[in-house]
Amino acid sequence: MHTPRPRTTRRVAALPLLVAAALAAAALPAGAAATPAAAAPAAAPPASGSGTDHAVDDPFTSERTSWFRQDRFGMFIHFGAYSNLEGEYTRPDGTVCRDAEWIKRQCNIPDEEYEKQAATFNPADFDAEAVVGAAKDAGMRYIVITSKHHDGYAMWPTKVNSWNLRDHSAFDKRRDIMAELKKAAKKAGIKLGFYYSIWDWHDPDFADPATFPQYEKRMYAQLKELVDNYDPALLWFDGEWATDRPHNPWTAQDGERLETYLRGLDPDLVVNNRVGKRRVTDGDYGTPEQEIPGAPVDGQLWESCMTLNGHWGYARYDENWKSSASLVRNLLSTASRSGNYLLNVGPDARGRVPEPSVQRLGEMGDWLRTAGQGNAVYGAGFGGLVEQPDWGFVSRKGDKLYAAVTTWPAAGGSLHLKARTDIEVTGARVLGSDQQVTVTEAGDGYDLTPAGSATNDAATVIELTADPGPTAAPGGGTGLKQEVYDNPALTGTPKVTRTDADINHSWKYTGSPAKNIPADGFSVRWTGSVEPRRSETYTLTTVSDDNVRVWLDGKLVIDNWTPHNTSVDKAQVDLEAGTRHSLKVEYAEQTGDAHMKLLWSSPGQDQQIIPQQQLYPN
Ligand code: FHN
Repeated sequence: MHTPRPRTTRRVAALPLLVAAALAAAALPAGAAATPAAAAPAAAPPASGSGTDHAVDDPFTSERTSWFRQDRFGMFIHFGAYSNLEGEYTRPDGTVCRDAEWIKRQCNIPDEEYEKQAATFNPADFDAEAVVGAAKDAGMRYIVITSKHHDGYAMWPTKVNSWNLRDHSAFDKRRDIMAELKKAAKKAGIKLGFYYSIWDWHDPDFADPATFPQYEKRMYAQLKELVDNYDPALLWFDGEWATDRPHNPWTAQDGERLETYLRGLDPDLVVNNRVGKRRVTDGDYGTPEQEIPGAPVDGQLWESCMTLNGHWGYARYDENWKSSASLVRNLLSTASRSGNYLLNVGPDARGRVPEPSVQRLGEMGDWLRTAGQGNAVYGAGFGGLVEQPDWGFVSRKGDKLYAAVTTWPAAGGSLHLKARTDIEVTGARVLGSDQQVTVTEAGDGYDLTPAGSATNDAATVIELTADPGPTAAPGGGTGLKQEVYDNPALTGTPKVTRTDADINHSWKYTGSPAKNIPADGFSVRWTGSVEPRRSETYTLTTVSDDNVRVWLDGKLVIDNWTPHNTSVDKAQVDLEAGTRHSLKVEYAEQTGDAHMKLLWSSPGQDQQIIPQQQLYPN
């Protein structure tokens, strides 16, 4: 349940109040008398300019993203005025054009005709309890529903314009399906998020860069309505890409401003990377679509969104439903790489979720609820202690490894697990079966030999108890020595010398490390030492824009000193627990966007910003 926590904020930037008041005024429909903005909240830290750092926390470890990283499995809902056509449009010449949520554009439906059909939209059978019940029955723990798709039609009673379900439909004007969904989700302990398309086919000010700011003010006002009225846990942006019909002027700088504004509205919000330009430095997580990355994504959390059939919005003719077994395997695959799975349903014109969707979701929930198999997903993540096998997926939760076997061995056959670090497997059991599993050390890992058969056709889970070897207690580090120069060449006397808790900085276009440092043309050197908690091969990962180089124990291990846009660079280094390895990081910002993050991971350490307690200034 997304209950707003006390505002535990760090380096939260909020839109200057002057602009916020302008946004509120701009939200009013044309012609309405502007009323003075409500009493402004307490002054917020600078929203932009020198000294601003937009990195609010480490999404890999922060309390703010904890629910997202634990829940793993969500329901996507594509529901809007396009649903009223149910995937088909008959042109005046009698030919039939098919599409779902893109039907207006792809079928070239004239504006007035699309508005006319939207006026007949009447999702009277939309039942929030039933929708949430289907999500719950599937084992889904959050819901993301389209509040406004590319057609610009708002599914809540927005006051910004009349192109919405309250003012432009045949629907009961006393109802608010977003409020109904929020209430049902809250009762069921499921978090609610909103999808919101930046790209807007309907707003007259969208396509022209000269009038785009007017659209932008209305967009900000709508987003404020959603945050204020429904308290979403998450905002799922879309429609950020360069395109035409209509032209999309959205820029990375627009995304920077929007993300800053939203975090000022609610510091607990989780925001996806399509708020900007879908980069590793935008928002809190990446959004691969209709695909599952083969490994944890470097530098960012991630969530794979996928359809149940071939369409996001409802298409009455599309019966190409994925099997529940394949859906369970997708979910296991996602969790084993520390990702989330956002699986879509498209309600029909009356607001009903198609029965084949409900059936498959129920079968997924049955699998998750059987014999504790859900432990392989909820709160589980990258099974980094072992190589990912070809016979299934391995996720890890604490001292447990969940080997989800999709190709069960022939009688007497075994499953090989290749260890990535010194682990000792001390126990093994098949969830949902009392059959024995023999575990034998074999070459570079272990052989698992189950005595019986698979328990189901999706995946049979072998729960292993695996001792990952010694992990030292957290260190007592205070951070690294930081020297900041007001030039991009680290020359002269540093303008700022201080201890920096960690290297987790998003200065973006307008910010910089300190007030006396310009947004462009600066450089930073961090020096000190890093103390690992485990003795194994670590991956050091930098996310940088513009230049970066890293030395470990005096050796240059990352060298990307040519100016670049956001870049992820990695190095494998052997570290010894209890040893302080010397560390030097140099960074330069030439012009434009500016980011510098240093993360680590290892077989026994999930990816994270290298934490302060493991960093020392000397
Ligand atoms: O154009 C949209 C599409 O209609 C759908 O909403 C998907 C879901 O992620 N996003 C965009 C395509 O990437």
